[in-house]
Amino acid sequence: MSFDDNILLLTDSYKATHWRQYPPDSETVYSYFESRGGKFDEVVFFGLQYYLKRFLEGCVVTRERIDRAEAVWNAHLADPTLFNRAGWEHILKNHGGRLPVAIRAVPEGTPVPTRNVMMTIENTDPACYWLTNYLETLLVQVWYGSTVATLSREMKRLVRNYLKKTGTPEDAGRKLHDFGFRGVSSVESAALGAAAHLLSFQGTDTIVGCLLAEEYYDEPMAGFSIPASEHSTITSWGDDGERAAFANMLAQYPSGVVACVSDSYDIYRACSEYWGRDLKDKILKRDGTLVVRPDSGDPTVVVCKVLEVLEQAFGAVRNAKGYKVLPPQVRVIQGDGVDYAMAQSILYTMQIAGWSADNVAFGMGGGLLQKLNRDTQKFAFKCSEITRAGQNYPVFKDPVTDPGKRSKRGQLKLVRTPDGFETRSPEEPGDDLLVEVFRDGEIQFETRFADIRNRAQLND
Ligand code: AOY
Repeated sequence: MSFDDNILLLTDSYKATHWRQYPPDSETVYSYFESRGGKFDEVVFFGLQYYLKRFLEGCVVTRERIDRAEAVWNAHLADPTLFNRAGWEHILKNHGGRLPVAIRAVPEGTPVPTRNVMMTIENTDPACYWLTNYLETLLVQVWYGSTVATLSREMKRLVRNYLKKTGTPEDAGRKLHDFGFRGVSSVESAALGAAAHLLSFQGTDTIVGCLLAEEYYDEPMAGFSIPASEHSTITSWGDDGERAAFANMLAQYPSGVVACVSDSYDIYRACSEYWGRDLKDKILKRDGTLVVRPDSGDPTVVVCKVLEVLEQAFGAVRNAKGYKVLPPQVRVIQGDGVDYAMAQSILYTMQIAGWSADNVAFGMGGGLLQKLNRDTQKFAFKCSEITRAGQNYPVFKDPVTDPGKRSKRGQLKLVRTPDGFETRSPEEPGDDLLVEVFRDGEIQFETRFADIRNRAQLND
């Protein structure tokens, strides 16, 4: 038993006290999850199946978990009357410890315009009206996978648009590599974020994302990487040994794609004298691609200057779209300081200078997996209906201090319309796109990574 293996303790402390705060005749609390807007106006839902399997199906209520939670809450809240022991014992006795809630959600990978319902949850046993929002804390964590999936997909749109103008749009899925493992706050976040990125791209150095996709989404190998150097493997040859370190890279990996960080001392000298002169013939004779990696300086300046220095040495040709391309044996990857805005600047600067986006790929670490929060897409979970003594009442908030925080009312469904999506009440026309994924402790609908990828695909 570890701290994260007890569903009774995976909630905000105040939620442990909420069971006494609803109206006394409460029977069903119905809540929903939406993006209220944000950086992008379409969001990709991703990660729920991980949470359902890992925490809802995976940690059923047991006597031991109730005892442990009671001890923790009593010490933490310093009042033995606050913990809802009878409520949890009811679940143990009447439901075999399986959570009496129904969760419906849009199939993972579906891009949905913001301000639409993406998930709903309600209790299925009127005695457990308090359980619905007890689970908010955990369920809302899908904001993270969904926000990374959304950002990564928008990065693909951005790169693909530049490739459409200047190069080969079919290569878009190979243009953004996940460098983010070290920059995220936990291994779990790394795995979820990396898996979310792999919905739109193939490249990752965050291997745990592949493991999560295998374990929770039935994907044998979701992402791929290649041999690449880090500064230690280059600088350990000494400050006069960089050329030898580079030569060793080519000797160790005589074919295929190999990436080499080249800014240890002077990226421009490295490109002109080492890659571009002393090792030039070896590179041009290689069956593969050397990817030169700058890692310092202003990326917009450095990427274009590196391309120019490489052009001096290796030459470049104009493609059918009129943009310059280095020979296929040489490419550049920029992984330092990249976020969405920086990728835009680099691609724009390159285009102005006449360079095809075919010449570059991006690495993204913190910018992909950590430089985002729940407000990036304003994700929120709110109660929209309560059933009291057999009667349904709409529930909503509408603060005068922020109309953007107004919440929806009543039961909700998501329907496809001629021009997109709309959130409606069940009485209104249209088939509901939300699918019941969980009921009374059991997963009802499983989805696979391959299907999620298909749904998340960009269309023209
Ligand atoms: N990886 C593509 C393969 C990966 C990396 C990982 C932090 C790679 C670098 C590269 O080419 O250069 C974590 C920084 C870089």
